[in-house]
Amino acid sequence: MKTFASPDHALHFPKGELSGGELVRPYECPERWDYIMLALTAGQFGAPEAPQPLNMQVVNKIHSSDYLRFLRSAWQRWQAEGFNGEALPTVVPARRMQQREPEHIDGKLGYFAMAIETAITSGTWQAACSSAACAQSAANVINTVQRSAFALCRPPGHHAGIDLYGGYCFLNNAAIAAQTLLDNGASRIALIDVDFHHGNGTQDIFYQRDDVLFLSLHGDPVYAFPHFLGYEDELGEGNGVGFNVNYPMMPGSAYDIWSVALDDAIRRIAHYAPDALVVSLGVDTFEQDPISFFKLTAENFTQYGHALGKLQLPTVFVMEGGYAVKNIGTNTCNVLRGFQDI
Ligand code: 5XA
Ligand code: ZN
Repeated sequence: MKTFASPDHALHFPKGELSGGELVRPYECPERWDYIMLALTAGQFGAPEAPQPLNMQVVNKIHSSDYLRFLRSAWQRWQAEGFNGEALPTVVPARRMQQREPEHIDGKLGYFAMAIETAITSGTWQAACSSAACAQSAANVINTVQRSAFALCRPPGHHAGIDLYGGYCFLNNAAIAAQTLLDNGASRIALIDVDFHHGNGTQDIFYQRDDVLFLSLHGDPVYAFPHFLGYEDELGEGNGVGFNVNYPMMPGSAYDIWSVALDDAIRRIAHYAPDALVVSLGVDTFEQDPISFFKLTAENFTQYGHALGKLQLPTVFVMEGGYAVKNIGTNTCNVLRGFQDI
């Protein structure tokens, strides 16, 4: 399996995240990348390759031009106002308010935010592009010989919608990987999101499309972030009806429950008969994760990697969340090892 990673991830390292009413050190921190790199290189995967430069033509099919213009210039606009801290939104377009992009950066931040914990800093745009480039390079190496690849994406991507950032995400790396596979000749892609949190951004992007079957296993939004999307009755719209499948699960769910959802998702993927599979791989389903409530063990990651491998599909793994930092490398590599061990 080829792997991709970029040191430019470290250009995004906010000092603060709004959590529990406090400004805390972000759970999504640069050391996450270090621990995964260690596990990859210590195991059978070897040192990751650097990605090719990001092809923006693909990104333009996933995110709106207004949103990309905002992301690219947000930090400069923030600084131009003379603000000293990191760029965080303070006001959002709530119910019965205007959905118009304001001119002032304070308004723009709220307009494009789906959550307000995530700061934009001087290197955020460059890091987000390097992360998306890893996902795109992983998709680009898939061919009849190279059947799988892993992108060590940081920052993650699955909360980033057509024109929304938040939940630590800016560019939707998994969606960019799926679009890259389509642009390279695939007709149908299945995208399964096994992160603890619902992939609201990926759902948003593909909700009206039938060329990407999106399936997400996650903490029930009644109890878990992102709270406002991820319910079972969200089935897709227009051409996309039937191509969006959500599996919300209750606090405390362990592998006996989680694997029933996975088996159903795998059955649906096999029935769809896609040309390739993209996996939004978050390992915050781990029992020791500090911000999540599932109870998967290290061994369970190997088990579900194996189950995904049995689909025998060309597969791109795209890194998402996981905050039990010392275990993140082992849990990630367990999925990849389980996948290969078929
Ligand atoms: O998958 N998404 C995450 O892990 C981010 C959750 C952010 C909660 N404030
Ligand atoms: Zn997550």
